[in-house]
Amino acid sequence: MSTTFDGASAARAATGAPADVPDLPAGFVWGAATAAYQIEGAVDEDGRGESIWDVFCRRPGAVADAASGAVACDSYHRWREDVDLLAGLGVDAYRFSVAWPRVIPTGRYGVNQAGLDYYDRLVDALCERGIRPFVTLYHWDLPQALEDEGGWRARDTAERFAEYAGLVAGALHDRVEDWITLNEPYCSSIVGYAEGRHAPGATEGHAALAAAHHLLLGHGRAVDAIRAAAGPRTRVGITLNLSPVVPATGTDADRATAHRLDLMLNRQFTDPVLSGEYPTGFERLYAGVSDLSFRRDGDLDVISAPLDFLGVNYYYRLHAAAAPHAQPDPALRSAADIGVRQVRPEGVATTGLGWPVEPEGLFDTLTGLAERYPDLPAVYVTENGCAELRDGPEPDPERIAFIAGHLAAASRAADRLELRGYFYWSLIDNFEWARGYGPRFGLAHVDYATGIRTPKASYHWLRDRLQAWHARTA
Ligand code: IFM
Repeated sequence: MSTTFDGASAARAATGAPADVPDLPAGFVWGAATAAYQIEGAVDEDGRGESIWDVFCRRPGAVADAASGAVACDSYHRWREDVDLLAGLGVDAYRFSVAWPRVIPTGRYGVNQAGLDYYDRLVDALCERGIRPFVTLYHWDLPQALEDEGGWRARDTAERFAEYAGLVAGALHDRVEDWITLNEPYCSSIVGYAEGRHAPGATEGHAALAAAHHLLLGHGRAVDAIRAAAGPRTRVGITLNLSPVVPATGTDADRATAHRLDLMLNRQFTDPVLSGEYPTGFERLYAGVSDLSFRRDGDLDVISAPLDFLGVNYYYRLHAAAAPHAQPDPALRSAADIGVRQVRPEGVATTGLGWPVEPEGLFDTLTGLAERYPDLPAVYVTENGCAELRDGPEPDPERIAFIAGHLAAASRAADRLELRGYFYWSLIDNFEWARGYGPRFGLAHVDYATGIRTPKASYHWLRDRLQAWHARTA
């Protein structure tokens, strides 16, 4: 039986963490994160092209309450307020994403200068306030015109992505030094092309695996393009969503199941990027789904281009039990197709989305990376956050406890790797993809009817900790 997350005591009980300034390396970067489609709105303005999310949101039943990012937090117009919030919070950095269809409306050829200017102004404003921009180039909003040509199923999309990445880097590199190619390619491939829960809403197993490979190829090509356009001061990384997978019991069957889920969710991405190979057992895992014929000689050399940092998004651990399966459904619609049944851990508190609160999983993720990959670059936690379902800027003790617990776990892990920073997801409440506007992750509440932002208690709590941190480390 799981329990509802009830505030500070929960994280302390789980981690023993005092809700205070954690012990983290000097120079640690504190930040908050958002993504273009989740906050900007203004989908028809100033020449922006259509994205796969615009189209997916129109599909009946695809998104809760038939919501979309058409208005979202209206950050396209209210970005100055977001910058004020960041400055008031006292963060060192802001991670935001550039919308590809705002900059290159059809995904190929033709720059939309008005779209690029929006990011130019935002970057200027951040730099004026001493806030370091961390720019994500792809947070799921593929130009629909490219999807019409196959989307990430098509190898060509990787080349188009690299062109776009080089273009944005060329335009902003005088002020932006930190670039993230992709956010969570697992979601853009498996969730979007196999499970169909995200845009483009396909249920095609082979295509999803091709998409995963082409996303990674696009990442590798973009690393080169960014470095070529932006020069030596540039730092480039990729952000992966990683979840340690725990076997539900000690049986051999559950252990083997946990291993399969780990291959699919984590190592399908970490091994090619960090070791230049697909994990052992990968072909067997997907036998019956795909012959993996989209892979070409030399791809892994591109995909494993040395990185300046790895971004890790951590939300929860997964608990896996064996589920009988004769053969995977070639559509790969869910983890059941690789014989996995996810189970809820007993007695573990959950967030408003029912996600188990297990800060220990962040420790395991970070230390596990350090153990597995000898050449692991520096790591940032580029997302970690807690959703609540209630509306209103009232006290949010569960979020405070969540952050405190995860910072304590990060701090313990920091002895074992070069941990450079932590970005809370998210600065403001926003469009939570297929779940619409119900779940709220923000440090600041957004009234979607008026656009008004109101800092929550967690915002004030974090601001006080950051003030103390900066005073201590100045
Ligand atoms: O809102 C998302 C974000 O876009 C990607 N990482 C997970 C967040 C919470 O679901």
